[in-house]
Amino acid sequence: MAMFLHFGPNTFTNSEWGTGKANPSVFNPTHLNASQWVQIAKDSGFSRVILTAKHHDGFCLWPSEYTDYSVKSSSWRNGTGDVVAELAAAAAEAGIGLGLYLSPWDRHDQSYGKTLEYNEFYLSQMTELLTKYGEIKEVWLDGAKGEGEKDMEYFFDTWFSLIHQLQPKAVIFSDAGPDVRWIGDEAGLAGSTCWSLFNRTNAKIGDTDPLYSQEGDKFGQDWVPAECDVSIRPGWFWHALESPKPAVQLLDIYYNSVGRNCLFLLNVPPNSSGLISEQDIKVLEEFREMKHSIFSNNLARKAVVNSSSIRGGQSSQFGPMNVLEEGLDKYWAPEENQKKWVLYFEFEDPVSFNVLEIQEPIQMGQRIASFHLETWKTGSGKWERVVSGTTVGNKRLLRFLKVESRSLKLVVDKARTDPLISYLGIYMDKFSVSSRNSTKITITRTLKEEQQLHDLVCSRCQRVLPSDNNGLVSSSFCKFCKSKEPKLLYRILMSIATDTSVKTVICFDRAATVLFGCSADEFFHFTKLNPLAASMVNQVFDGEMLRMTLTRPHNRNAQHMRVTSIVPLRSGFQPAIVTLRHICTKNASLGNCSTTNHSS
Ligand code: FUL
Repeated sequence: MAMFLHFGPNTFTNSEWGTGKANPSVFNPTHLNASQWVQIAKDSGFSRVILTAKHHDGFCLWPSEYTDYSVKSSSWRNGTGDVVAELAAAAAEAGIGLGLYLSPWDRHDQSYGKTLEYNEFYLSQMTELLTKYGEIKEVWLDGAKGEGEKDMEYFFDTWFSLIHQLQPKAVIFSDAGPDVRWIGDEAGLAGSTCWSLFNRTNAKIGDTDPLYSQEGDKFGQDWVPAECDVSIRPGWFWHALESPKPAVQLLDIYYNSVGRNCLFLLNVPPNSSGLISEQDIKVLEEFREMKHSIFSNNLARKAVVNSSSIRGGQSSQFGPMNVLEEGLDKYWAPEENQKKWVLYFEFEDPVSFNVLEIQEPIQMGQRIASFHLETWKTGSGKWERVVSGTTVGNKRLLRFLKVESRSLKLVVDKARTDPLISYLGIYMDKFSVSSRNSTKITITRTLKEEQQLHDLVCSRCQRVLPSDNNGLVSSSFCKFCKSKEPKLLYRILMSIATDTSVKTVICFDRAATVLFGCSADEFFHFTKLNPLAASMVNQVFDGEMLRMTLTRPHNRNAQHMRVTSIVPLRSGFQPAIVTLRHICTKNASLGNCSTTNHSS
């Protein structure tokens, strides 16, 4: 995991894409303390920090020689400060890696739009960043550019050569690598199949196919693992009125990024005083505790492990017990030319668990293409499939409903070549929503749980009560009708994405968790309960995002949630439409609000 730090004039002007015209004097973080950022990153389990040295507004957080639009023209430390230097020193001291983001799109500099001039300017700034601040682990090249902005060509190949020349160990991130690729969404979600293999020729910076980025390419010629970037808050920059996501949502993203062979790059933006906010720290602490409580106890450790075969025979170094030792160096390898690849786990007492972890020794390539887990059911006297997956890579995490057994079997069904497994863990996760005893998430959640995730409406006047981003309403009475004892009804905010070509509708909540999928026809039928909603849905374009509000009807026995509004989401929240489209179970019934199983 790496921590992203979006910081700059936007932090002070309440903006996301600064125009490049903000007066440098707005930048004045009176309590800036880069050691605090680094310490929080370290304590929360992040091994790298990546700072927006220059965002799209062109303002430089270091005193660049090539522009005055930087910290040197600000009032912070009387114009003598250097955020990059302070962060580099703090990171080096804490033993945390440093990465830098230098935005190609620059809305301030006069040379932007003049190809040769700007490329020279950009290379000069890059040289400063890569020669003055010690070892840089990662250079982050953002492909974003506003519509209608000046046209110009970036000399990417020259940039890449310079970066590799000045910092040979740094990885270069962009939409298309060369070393690390963007996952294709800003929700932190990888594809449920995710190869580190990729064809760089199939992707262009600023113009990628999200599905290709999310899945990678089993037949790819280039090794370009993916990074999942997402912000802890709605915006990338800090805004006074925004709050962090709940820890359980970060846990969900962890499963869908780290648990899908990717790096999880979580943005935690410092606030206008120059510190990471208390609210965010609290969430990060909870997130760390949750991870610790789940993953610190590998229940498989108590097992005796056997396998269908061992490369080199029983006494070789590739035995199956290796999978219980943490790390990538030791692994189980089957004999060559086998028809089946199976690991057997036998326990003295039955174990209960709801999470499976598998790791491949990734230094030997990514090989596994599909696998499944079975448990022995004493009652029925047969093996039963618990969960199936496709790719593994550096790490695969799968959640499912709790199972209990004394015998387990991990079967690799398909692999690019002989599969190798370096680690296997089974765990109990008490936090994830999907680990609760039902897959009917929307209907069976209790009001208390909903309060943590969703907005509320007053039962008397039916108006939405202002809540923070966690859906928590601070006052105990309705602000509008002043009802003293508002019986709060919950409502669920969810987004839908339609795709008329495959005729599916995919609904997911704000955590980008898929709630259900159905055919477009079923969905239209459902929305007929609300004519306004139905007419709105009929106007939806292919792949367009809408926000739909469902309200639990007053009649407690009612089977369906009521659609109370549907509004187009033309900007803002744009999770991975294509991935969701892909993983969604097309036939799941919307009427019952049944869900697709998160783990499959
Ligand atoms: C996007 C940018 O436009 C955002 O401001 C942010 O920096 C994000 C990580 O990448 O493309």
